Order: sequence, then structure tokens, then C-alpha cells
Amino acid sequence: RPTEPCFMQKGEEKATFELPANYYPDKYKSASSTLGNRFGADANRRILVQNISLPNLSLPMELGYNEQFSLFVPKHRRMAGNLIDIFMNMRNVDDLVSICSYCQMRINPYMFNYCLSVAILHRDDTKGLNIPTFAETFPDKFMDPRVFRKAREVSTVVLPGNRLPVVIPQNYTASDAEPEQRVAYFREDIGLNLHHWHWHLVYPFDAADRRIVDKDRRGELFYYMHQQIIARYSVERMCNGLSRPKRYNNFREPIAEGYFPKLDSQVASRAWPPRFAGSTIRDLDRPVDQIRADVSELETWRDRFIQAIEEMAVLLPNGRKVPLDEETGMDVLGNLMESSIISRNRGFYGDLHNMGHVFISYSHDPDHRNLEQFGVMGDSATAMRDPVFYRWHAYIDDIFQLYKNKLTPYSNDKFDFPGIRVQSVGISSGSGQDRLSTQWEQSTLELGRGLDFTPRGSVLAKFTHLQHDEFNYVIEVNNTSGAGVMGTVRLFMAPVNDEQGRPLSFDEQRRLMMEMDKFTHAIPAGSSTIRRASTLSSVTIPYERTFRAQSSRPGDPGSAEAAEFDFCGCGWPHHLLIPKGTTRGYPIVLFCMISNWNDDRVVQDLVGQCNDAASYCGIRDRKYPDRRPMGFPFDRPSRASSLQDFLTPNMATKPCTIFFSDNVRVRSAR
Ligand code: CUO
Repeated sequence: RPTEPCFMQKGEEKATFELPANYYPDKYKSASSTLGNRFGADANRRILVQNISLPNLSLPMELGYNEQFSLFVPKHRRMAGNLIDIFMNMRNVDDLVSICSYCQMRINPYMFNYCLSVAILHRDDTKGLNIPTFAETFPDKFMDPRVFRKAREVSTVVLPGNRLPVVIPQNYTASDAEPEQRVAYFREDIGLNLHHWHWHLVYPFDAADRRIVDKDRRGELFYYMHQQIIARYSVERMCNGLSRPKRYNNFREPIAEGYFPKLDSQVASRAWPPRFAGSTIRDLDRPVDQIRADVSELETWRDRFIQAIEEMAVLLPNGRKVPLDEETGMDVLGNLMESSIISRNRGFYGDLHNMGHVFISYSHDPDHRNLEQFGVMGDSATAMRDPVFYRWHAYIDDIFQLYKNKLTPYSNDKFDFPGIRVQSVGISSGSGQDRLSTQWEQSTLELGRGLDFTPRGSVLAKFTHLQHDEFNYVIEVNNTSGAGVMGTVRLFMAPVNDEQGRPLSFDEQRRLMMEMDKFTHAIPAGSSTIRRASTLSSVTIPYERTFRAQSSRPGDPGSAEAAEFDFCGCGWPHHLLIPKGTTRGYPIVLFCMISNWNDDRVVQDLVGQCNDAASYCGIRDRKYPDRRPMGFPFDRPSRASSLQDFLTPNMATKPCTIFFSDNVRVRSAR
């Protein structure tokens, strides 16, 4: 950051980096001898940065230091791809430290942070090395800027240790007159936006090194993770008396929803631009971003997707067609759609998903006449705040569903697990049998690291988010096969009624199925009971991982120290595992299937980190740990007319209810 070019702090340990004189940009050169003393007077370690021969950084330096950075903007993407390669190609960690020291004061901080994070995740010699959570580094992307003013006041007047937390208001982007505000708690959830940012960090779509992009089933995971976002957001809306998101499928029509983010960029010293209700996307001509694109291009790419799905074949650059088969078709489509460098034909199928983000994010200033930057849809750390995000992704999902609709429905032999009968599934919780409880919770976040002013030290912020009481799934199984077997337990939840209170058709319900958990389990012969804690979900990561939690006991697994060095931040935030429900009780159905592990398993060694939120994030450096299509068994239409009709003996359901209580509880320090 501009005022602290050579400072690092880890717990109580502080270090200064001593830079070669030529590493300082001209504006700092005269102060270079005193900067280390100024910021590192209390440092107990000095790190000598080597003077290496510097690679050509002219491309990434084209982005101004104080500008916004968007992965969706093709020019930014090229610059970031180049910088990632530079970081990846450094011979060793010392050289990486050197180049980073040089870049830190010259390269746009958002791009620098992104590219370094990607490199740390993917270099062999930095695996396991971690960086602070993004919400601490750039808190301005996640919260009301008034918080920073208050934090500044607090930190100037009060000594660290005596500072009271700053309170982040819960509802600050619109009034109750805006119906969309009812789900702002979900859209603007800090953990949710962190998850999305992390997901796109783990699955970059541009880099010269193909291995960074070409991960196992990454196109299919792009489809599935975003499909689950839409399912979960839809249910959240239904709990709040809103209809499911209306897909944004007519690019010539005004977008009914407006969004006023009320975020300030601390780096750019600018407010994020709003989008007024009724805005229409228009042809883009922004030389500053090297973007010239017509809305009709989106339509052309869309038509080509639809044609490919109709023909179940994709056109390659050499004019040949490859079939979209059952096993890899979704992966191919996902990579074409996002689109990534592993798109089979970027020239023809274009860049539909990313450019949708770009068109929407520039709808307020398509030709840059007002010198405005992109709106929140242009940044993966902020996009989920905007109601239009879900309309856009509902549309993207619809295209994917066209492909799924072409697949032959599963026959029961694809589900069967001979000898295994799920007698029952249910929920046991403190609220009673098959009852789930939600409420608000106030938690604390460290802001000190992302604030650019002195005196420094810890500044805490309190924020309010949805939370639920933890519970257990209880599954009764009968195994008559005569021997112990391995099964994959698949747990989903879905609403029962539509927005009008009428029963959902099975096809609608299927598309609203939210994955809750998936795990491998040894099933002994005879009757047995599986009890599984909700905290173990394969979808979520614990609160401590999403945020850098405050702990009064340093060294605890959930403590600040542990979390700081844990970079496995991809995972649905656990506090949003279940939808909000209603005060009167929202009916949902719990579904359990135990499938035959022999048909599901992927043989690989799973030792290592980041393997506990695999459902939406995969496993770092490993294959997706389930051979079935993502979303199985609900990933495609069925001939069944109802969920009951769909069940085979190794499946069971249970009606459950989610009760919301409009109280705020305070999260206790762990
Ligand atoms: Cu995650 Cu559109 O892909 O944002």
C-alpha cells in the first residue's frame, strides 16, 4: 500500500523489508532511507530484499495505480494473465519476494493482490503459504464506507486495546420501499462475496500457463457452483415473499432493478457507480479499457450456444464438430460459456458470460463520456451484491439447463444400490424433531490491516449476518447385502410450495434442490444409524475460515493465527448453510440418497488442505471427488411426476420446517 511499502506484520512479529534503492519509485526515492524506520521502528526482524534483474512489467503497469481492476474486462485480464506468469516464473521464493517488493508500489493494488494470490495458490514452493483474508486487505469492497471514517476516528483517538468495535449497519443500501432489499442480507453478506471472490481466484480463466486454468471439470463446476447460487438465492427470495429471479434474457429490455452500492474504493478514492432502475445495456466504446463491443455480439454468441445445444455438438476452429456427450458435455459448455483460455472455440462462441458482466457493469457510462468506472457487476468480489447478478446467472443457468434437458433421464438402475435401504432421514436439533432455527448474529471482523492510516493496530468491526442453530442429520439404514459396503450419502433440501403457496411441480423443485452435504460412509451389514453434524457440511467452510476470527486463545485452530495462515477460503459460508425460513415456519423437504461408492469414487490421495468444501470448490490440486455429474441425482429432468415417485429404496425424504426468529445474538469469542 502506498504509505507502507516495506512493512509486514504477523501476530506480534513485525518485519521490515529492506529494498534496494532502485526499487523505490521516484516519488519515494528521497524518503527511502527513512521509510523503514518510520514504519518498522518496532520491527524485530529485517528482511533483505535481493536486487534481481527485473522482468518486463510494462503490460501490467498500463493499469493506473488508482484505478479499478476487473477480471471481466478483457484488457485487465490480459494484464493480469501476464503478471501471473511473471510471478509463476520466478525461480524461487526469494526472487518472488523481490519482484513483489518492486511491484507493490507500482502495480495496481487490486491486480497485484489478485495475481500474487493466484501465484501463491499455484506455485509449488508457496503451497501452504497464506495471505490475509481479502475482507481485511480490501475491506472497502465489502462494507459501508462510513465504517472507515468511524474506524479512523477510533484509531486516532483511542489506543489499541481500548478500542470499541465499529458497527457496520445491516441495512444501508436501500429502504424498505425497495422490495429487493428484503434479501440484501444475503446479497451483501461479506462471507458470501468472499466465497465468490475466492472461487474465481481458485478457478482463474486466463493465464499463459494452461495448468493454472485447466483443472479437473472446472467448466462443469462453473455451471454447478453458480446453479447452486441461483437455487439458494431463489429459496431465500421465496422465504421473503419474493418470486424467483427473472432471467435476464432480453438484452434490449430495460433492467427493472436498480442498485446503489454505497461502496467507496479506498484505492481509487471514488464511489462505485450505481445503476438506476430501468437502465438498458448499450453498445460499448471505451477506448480507455480497449473495449468496443456491440450488444448484438451477445446475441450472436447466445444463438451459437443454442445451436450447439440443439445439435449437441460444438464447432471447432478447424470446422469439425465434436459431440457434447453425457460425460464431458457440461464441462465443455462451461468453459465455452465463462469463457476461459481452455474454451474449445473462443473465436466462435465468444465470451458470453464475462461480457454480460461487462455490459451490465458499464450500462451507466457505455462510452466513458462521464469518465466513470464499472459498477459492482464488474468485480467478482462485489458482483453478488447486485440483484441483476442473479438475473444474469439465472439466464446463464437456463442455457445450461437446455443442454441438461437433452440428456436421457436417469433410469432407476443408475440410482439403485442393491441391498441398501434408507429407512428414514430426519433432523435432530435443539429446536425439536425436523425443525431448524435461524436468527441474526452479530460477529466481529478485524479491519486494521486494510486501513491506510496511522496510528495502526487493531480496529474491530461488528456486523450482522444470518445464522442458524446447528443440527444433526439422522439417517436409518438397512443393509441386507450380507456384508459391509461403502456408500456416498447425498443430502439436499428444497422448498415444497411455490410463491403462491401451491405445491411445486417436481421439475421446479428439482431445480431448487440445495446441496447440504455429501460424504462417504461405511455401512455395516444389518440396521445402522448415521448421525452427521451440520457443521461437517461438504458445501461450507467454518466461520473462522471465511473471516479471520477473533480469538482470546492464540493457537486455537479457530484463532486469528491459525486462520491467517489458512488460505483455503473457497467454500460457502457456513452461516448461510440453510435459508432464512419464516417466523411462522417455512416448509422444506429434506432428501437423502446413499449411492454406491464403487460407482462414485475417484481414486486419489486426499491428504492435504482444502478438502472440506469440495462440493462447490473442488479440492486443491486434485480431481473433483465424485464421479457422478455435479448435482446428481437432480442434475437433469426425470420422468417422475413427484419427488415421492422419484425415490428408489436407497433414498428417503422428510418434511422439515425452518423457523426464523427476528433476534440478534452476539457471537461469543471462541
Ligand atoms: Cu461468478 Cu458471473 O461468474 O460471476
